[in-house]
Amino acid sequence: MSHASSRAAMTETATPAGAAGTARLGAPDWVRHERLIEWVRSIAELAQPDRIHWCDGSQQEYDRLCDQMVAAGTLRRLDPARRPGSFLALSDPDDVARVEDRTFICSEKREDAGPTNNWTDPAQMRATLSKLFDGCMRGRTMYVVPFSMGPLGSHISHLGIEITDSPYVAVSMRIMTRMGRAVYDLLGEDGGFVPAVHSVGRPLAAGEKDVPWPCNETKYIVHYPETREIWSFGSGYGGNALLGKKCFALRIASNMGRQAVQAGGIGWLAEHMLILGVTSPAGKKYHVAAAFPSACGKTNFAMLIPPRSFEGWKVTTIGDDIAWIKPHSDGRLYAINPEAGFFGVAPGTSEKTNPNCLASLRENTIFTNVALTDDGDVWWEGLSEPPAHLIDWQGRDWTPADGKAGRKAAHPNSRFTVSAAQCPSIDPHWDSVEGVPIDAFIFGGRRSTTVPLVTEARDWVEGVYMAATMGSETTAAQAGATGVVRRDPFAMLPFCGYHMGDYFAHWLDLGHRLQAGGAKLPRIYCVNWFRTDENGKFVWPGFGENMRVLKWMIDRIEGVGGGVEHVFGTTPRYEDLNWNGLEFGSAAYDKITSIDRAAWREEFALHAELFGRLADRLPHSLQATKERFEQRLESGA
Ligand code: TSX
Ligand code: MN
Repeated sequence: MSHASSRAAMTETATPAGAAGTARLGAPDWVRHERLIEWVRSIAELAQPDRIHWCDGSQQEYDRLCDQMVAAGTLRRLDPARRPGSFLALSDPDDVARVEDRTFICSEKREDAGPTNNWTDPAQMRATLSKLFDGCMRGRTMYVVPFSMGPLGSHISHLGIEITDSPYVAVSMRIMTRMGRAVYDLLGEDGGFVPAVHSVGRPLAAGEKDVPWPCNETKYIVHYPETREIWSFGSGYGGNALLGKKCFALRIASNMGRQAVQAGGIGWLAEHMLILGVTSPAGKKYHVAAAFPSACGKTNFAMLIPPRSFEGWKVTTIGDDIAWIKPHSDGRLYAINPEAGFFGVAPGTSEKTNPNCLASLRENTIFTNVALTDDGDVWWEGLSEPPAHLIDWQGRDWTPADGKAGRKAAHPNSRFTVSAAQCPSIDPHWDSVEGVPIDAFIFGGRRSTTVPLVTEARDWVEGVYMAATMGSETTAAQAGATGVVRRDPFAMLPFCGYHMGDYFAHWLDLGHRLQAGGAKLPRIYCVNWFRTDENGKFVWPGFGENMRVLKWMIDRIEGVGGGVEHVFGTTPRYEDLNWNGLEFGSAAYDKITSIDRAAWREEFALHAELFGRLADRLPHSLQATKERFEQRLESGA
């Protein structure tokens, strides 16, 4: 198809970018923001798309883009009876995950990005990206995607515009954010927004046929924290391309929350946390925000179903991945989920591990890199017994014999993209502009030894210490060796947009400021569902049974929960947990709560390694806390 004839196929709102000289670039009249239009023009002049489409976020627009992607071979429509309104996308085999080694924090000063981020001088990076983006959208449509991170109009929310040449990104953003015309109403003529530019980096020559999943082997995921800009090149996948998620809601927003202090405010937090509500049989409601590294079952925890014996207890879901948390005038911290959907890992999700999630995926879901069944449905490892035949995530035939030979039908990082509104456990306040008041923070990791089931921090500083030194063991699904402990402070290592030492200080300072104002801070807990026995078997049943731990936390908050103090906090005794309906003896309980002094000595040596890396900006109080813990360990107190 020539460029001229592809123009003839334009939709009514798509404008030939050759008309970059026109006054408003084809922007609909509901776009009243001149500076925004000029920014879009500057990107169009650089990337030279054939067409510009201003997204309105309507269902018709979504349907039309999906139909176009089906025609192009990017999406496959799943069986309308088995999986209504749902699609399967199979990515390029080299574009299946976030690319951390290609992710950059381009602050003016290298020290401000810290030793845990890749850094390049911003002027140099701008020069590199200018070359890459020059003409990179030729032959394609450029979509202008307006979105709100957080409920529309919430004082905790922030707006963004993503320019992308990927229709897959445009439709995914409609699921994952509040996307559409209403954003322009909030922006008005001069409102602030985070500009985000994305290209798959695969321009089309005149008449060239597109591939189903265009991308480029050269990839850049770039953040400019001072000017709050995001640029992404070369990938169409997940966090590389849906720029509202990790790039904006974590890396840029973590900067915004701290910059708010430098501007004289109290500051706020952008965290890699799920948010859930717990309602007691008496009808009292609590909210917790919890941070876990990948492969710990965050989405499962966010959608937990209490055991039958916990009659009258209810868990509701506010978010499964990111929390924005701001202090309120009542002295409490209020959290929103900046996202509007779940972009979750499919493998391992089943009727047993997460029935609420599975129910969410019944319809209107975009699956990426899972396997296709012969009857037009989806399958992944851990969903059920494998069917006799599948098309795997690379489009090849697959039988259970292939599975036994170690070839997975679904990619281990295959995903679902679905609206949070479809989740049966979604909280009635998940979309409320005020957010929900946080009663407790939970930090967890996957540890086969050393870390006990649950510990309550004695105070804010010790809680921050536990979060800062969090670690998790790698699993077979991840790259590299299995069972190696990786430090992942606050589960934020890949997502903190500035120096990790400054980030710890921000948490400590925020706590001090709130306390100075007379506020009661949320309690901080450290959990580990993953201790194993001498045979390598998980001891704790996990999943819904984690409700027992949640209930103990609430008992503590209410001042009725018992416990004993150990080296770094308070742990429930066997009799302090509710065991109704579960056979779990005190010998098993000892296995998951015992403190091994030798193991903890090694653990503190690993903490020292992390602290050494961050030494130039590590808050003194964390080093002091470490020394206090070590003294307690040696004195046996
Ligand atoms: O998500 C998990 N959670 C949190 C749930 C609310 N997973 C899955 C982790 C991989 C994403 C867990 N796995 C949890 C857990 O609490 N615990 C475990 C370990 C475990 C695995 C299997 C069993 C028990 C524990 N199965 C049986 O005992 C039958
Ligand atoms: Mn995440």
